[in-house]
Amino acid sequence: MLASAHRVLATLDEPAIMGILNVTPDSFSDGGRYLDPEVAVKRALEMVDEGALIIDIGGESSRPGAKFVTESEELLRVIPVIKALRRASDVPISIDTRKPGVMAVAASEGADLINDISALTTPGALKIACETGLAVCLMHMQGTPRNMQRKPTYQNVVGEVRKFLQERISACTENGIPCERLIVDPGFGFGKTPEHNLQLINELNRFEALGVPLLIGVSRKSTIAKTLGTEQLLTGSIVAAMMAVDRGASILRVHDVAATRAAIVMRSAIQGMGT
Ligand code: YH5
Repeated sequence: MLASAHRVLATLDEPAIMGILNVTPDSFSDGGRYLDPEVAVKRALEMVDEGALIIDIGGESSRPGAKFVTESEELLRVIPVIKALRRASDVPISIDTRKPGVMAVAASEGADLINDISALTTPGALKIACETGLAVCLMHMQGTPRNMQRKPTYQNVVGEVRKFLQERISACTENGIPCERLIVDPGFGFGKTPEHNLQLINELNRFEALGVPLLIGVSRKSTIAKTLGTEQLLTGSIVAAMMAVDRGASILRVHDVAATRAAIVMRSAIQGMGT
């Protein structure tokens, strides 16, 4: 395995936290239009201190209905932050992008993992991802960020998501990305109703048969708000994340790193006791 992929995937004996670093202009811009890479790096280092093992940098919002961002705009957002974080720390860096051009530049600036909510289905993405030699997270989404919440429909959500991920694993392995470099993610909140999302967590163990590490991102998402209300997003996010770990998740994509780390430590302390 290449060194960069190895750095991300070698140490998954206990659940790993992927800290979310959004680098859209509304985050980390002291009121102005442009974001300040130094402020973003400060937040990244804070998350590392709190226990994040991977930092996920994203310059395109994929919230339902979010606006399209051009490749040059996305590069202007993420590349200065990747460069500055790489100078400041050797923490594994994940690039949250669907664009082959962004994957290539991020890789050349020291990113370790490609996190693609489109599972390398964008034309050219599979080839570029293969050439970078990086690890890849393949996520399921029904539709696109623009239209995915209009009418999510499944006969059997777990079966259909699993089949899609199996097909994307095959597409990767047939095109030069070995399964040792792959991670899969059922895409909590991406073209799913709250019922679909809750069922995916409850039956997450059915994805273990895919034979690659499982990542899940439930943090502060609307299914949690719809279940508990917006005052209890942190509690709901932590409970959902721990239930996902119990069902086989090995990487948790979260905003609240310190609280998630505490929950993992508490869970491991209990898990290790008794006969
Ligand atoms: C994910 O699950 N999610 S971006 C809406 C929210 C809160 C948060 C309505 N990238 C994932 O975090 N990558 C995103 O409140 C991701 N898995 C992977 N692999 C969406 C997000 C969010 C959306």
